[in-house]
Amino acid sequence: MTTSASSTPGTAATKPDPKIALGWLHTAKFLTTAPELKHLPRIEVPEIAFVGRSNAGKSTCINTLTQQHRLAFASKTPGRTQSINLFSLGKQGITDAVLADLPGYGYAAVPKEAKYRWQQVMGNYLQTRDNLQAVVLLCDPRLGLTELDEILLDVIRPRVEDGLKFLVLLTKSDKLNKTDAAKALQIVKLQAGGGDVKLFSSLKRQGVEEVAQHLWDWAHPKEKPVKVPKPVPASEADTESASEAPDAPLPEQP
Ligand SMILES: Nc1nc2c(ncn2[C@@H]2O[C@H](COP(=O)(O)OP(=O)(O)OP(=O)(O)O)[C@@H](O)[C@H]2O)c(=O)[nH]1
Ligand SMILES: [Mg+2]
Repeated sequence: MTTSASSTPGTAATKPDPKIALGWLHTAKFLTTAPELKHLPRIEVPEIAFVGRSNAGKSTCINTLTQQHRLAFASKTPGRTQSINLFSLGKQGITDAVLADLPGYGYAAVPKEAKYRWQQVMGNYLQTRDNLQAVVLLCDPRLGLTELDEILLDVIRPRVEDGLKFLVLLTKSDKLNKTDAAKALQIVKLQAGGGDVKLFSSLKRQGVEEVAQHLWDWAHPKEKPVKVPKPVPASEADTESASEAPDAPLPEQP
């Protein structure tokens, strides 16, 4: 995973400035809500989806990253987000990326049919959404990756192999002490097959700048440098060369 500064002002050698990424995320605006895939508009710009179990903290994470209190609906009642909600990002009114807040899965109180319907919608979304550029899987480190998270990983694996960016966030890290957080990180890294895993806390703002930078980088991929062939010295020119219990709501953020 790169955190290159190539698309931020400055030279490739300068450290990325998280203020640029956070300023960009702060431009987030509600775009649309869709109960099913067919209701989602076709979008050309990169889309970054937030997925995970109910109550994992997806909507709160979006609010924290965008520094807006009520952009996405967060609630201590699991199952709060019931449709795919899109938020557009971009300075000067020019949308250059979209965030997608997806309903959570795994909440026991949801009726069977609703669960099944939602699994279908999400499976379709993850497999067929053309502009999907990255998936952020949020997971409560006290639970680790559950069976449903593993199923999701299997669903997106072929797309990850094809270049889909992927990050696991262990949310609510404020609920663990340092030792337990480090242990959880190690276990989930193994479960995620070496994928990128980070600790995150909306309450303590842990990992916010780093994740913001990832989102920026995914939405503004580095242009591939054009390869200029080396001039061949005249003398060599013709020689051959080789080469589940709900959590309490968070206090309002400042
Ligand atoms: N302590 C703590 N609580 C958090 C954090 N992030 C979210 N929460 C709480 O966890 C609960 C669920 O948060 P949501 O953001 O609504 O979770 P969600 O994943 O969007 O849930 P669904 O929409 O049901 O899928 C809320 O009570 C939040 O205040 C965090 O970093 N630390
Ligand atoms: Mg939600």
